[in-house]
Amino acid sequence: MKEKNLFNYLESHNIDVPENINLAVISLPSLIDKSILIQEVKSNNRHANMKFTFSNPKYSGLGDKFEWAKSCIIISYNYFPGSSNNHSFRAGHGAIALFALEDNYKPLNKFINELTNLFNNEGIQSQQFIDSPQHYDRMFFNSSGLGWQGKSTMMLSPGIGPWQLIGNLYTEEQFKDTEKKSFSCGTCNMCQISCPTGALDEEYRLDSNKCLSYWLQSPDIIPEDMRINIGNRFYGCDECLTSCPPGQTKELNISKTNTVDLKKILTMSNEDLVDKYSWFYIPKRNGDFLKRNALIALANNPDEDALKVIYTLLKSDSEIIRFYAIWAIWKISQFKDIENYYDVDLETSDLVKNEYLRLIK
Ligand code: B12
Ligand code: SF4
Ligand code: SF4
Repeated sequence: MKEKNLFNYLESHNIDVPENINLAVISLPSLIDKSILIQEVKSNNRHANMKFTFSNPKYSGLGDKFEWAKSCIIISYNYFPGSSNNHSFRAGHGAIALFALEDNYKPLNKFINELTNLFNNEGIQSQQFIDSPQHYDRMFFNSSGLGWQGKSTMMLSPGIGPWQLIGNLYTEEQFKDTEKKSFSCGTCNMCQISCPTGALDEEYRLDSNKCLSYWLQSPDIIPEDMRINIGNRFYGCDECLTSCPPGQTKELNISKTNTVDLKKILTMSNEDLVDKYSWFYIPKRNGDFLKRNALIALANNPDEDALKVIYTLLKSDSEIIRFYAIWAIWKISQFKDIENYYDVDLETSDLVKNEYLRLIK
């Protein structure tokens, strides 16, 4: 069967490729299999017990998943064109990583759905994956010519750097491979030296146990050194992205703000909070975990009203909130007045009591 050119095919079917979308094709079978590498991360416990692609590496890491598939289209969405650092350090405010400022998976989903509908209408089988536990999204990026895997483990492209989200669409249609290119980070190691925790000390290999992006979405108790390293971050971490030269294409004065008022977050209901940030990964969809992040960020970056709000949280029904409220008060005030607001003898949770006793020493 004659291979088709994807771009001519889309044009002839009146599909416009948005400016921020980049496409590439890899023909299948590819013989690409990342299962062993994903399993290796898991076996060395660098995955910090996350599930995602680590639940079933044999399947998520397998490139040739479907016998019927003749090509895979790799779709990348550049969510922050010409980006540069946009951190604002206003007291009492917390930072959101740029990929999560809004639901940036939406435009990627929209475009992949458009292609899926096209294939359905033409009677062509297809299967899409975006951020699914079933598929390693970076699988074909490097081999398809879209770019390369950086030392930060991020997939990078010229002119875009790491600021892109990736999806894959397997299809029964046989498309011609896009041109292969060879790129590399060369001697650069900016991401490694910028990472605040040393999570990238070994190039190309992330230790998730040290990654702030991981901790801000983990249900576990955050170790104290990580709480300090979290700084003013409320969700996600962009340090290894903002430091990456291929992503620093233009200086921008960005009007969008990536900070949130942390005291506001702490006074919202959990339901409203989960609703407001519906596209975040929040363990068990429990808003307490976002309030925990807000307490840590506020403790590290307080304004003059911070303590007043945090004292009220000592009466929260949630042990997670009381636990981090106690730590936040200790961090800001070294417990100067806590006894006016909190009686440890009435504490019902051993977890919270032990944290209080540890800190009061
Ligand atoms: C689990 C996960 C996380 C975890 C672990 C991240 C990780 N690097 O593994 C945590 C929570 C920490 C995380 C954080 C982030 N994530 Co995330 N995450 C995922 C997820 C669900 C699975 C990733 C996975 O399977 N990792 C397993 C390991 C094995 O993968 P790996 O690091 O790529 O391993 C490769 C290298 O080690 C390489 N390698 C090993 N040795 C060598 C040697 C050489 C010489 C070379 C060249 C390569 C090499 O081989 C391995 C296989 O290719 C994917 C979505 C998906 N379903 O795929 C998104 C995904 C990777 N995340 C994404 C994003 C945007 C982020 C954040 C930027 C968000 C933020 N701002 O906070 C950070 C970035 C942190 C970082 N430096 O990686 C994007 C990345 C897009 C891109 N441009 O690459 C993805 C692809 C989601 C998407 N669909 O777009 N994430
Ligand atoms: S996301 Fe932050 S903590 Fe994680 S590897 Fe990148 S710089 Fe380090
Ligand atoms: S900062 Fe440098 S070493 Fe790290 S991913 Fe970007 S280009 Fe590669």
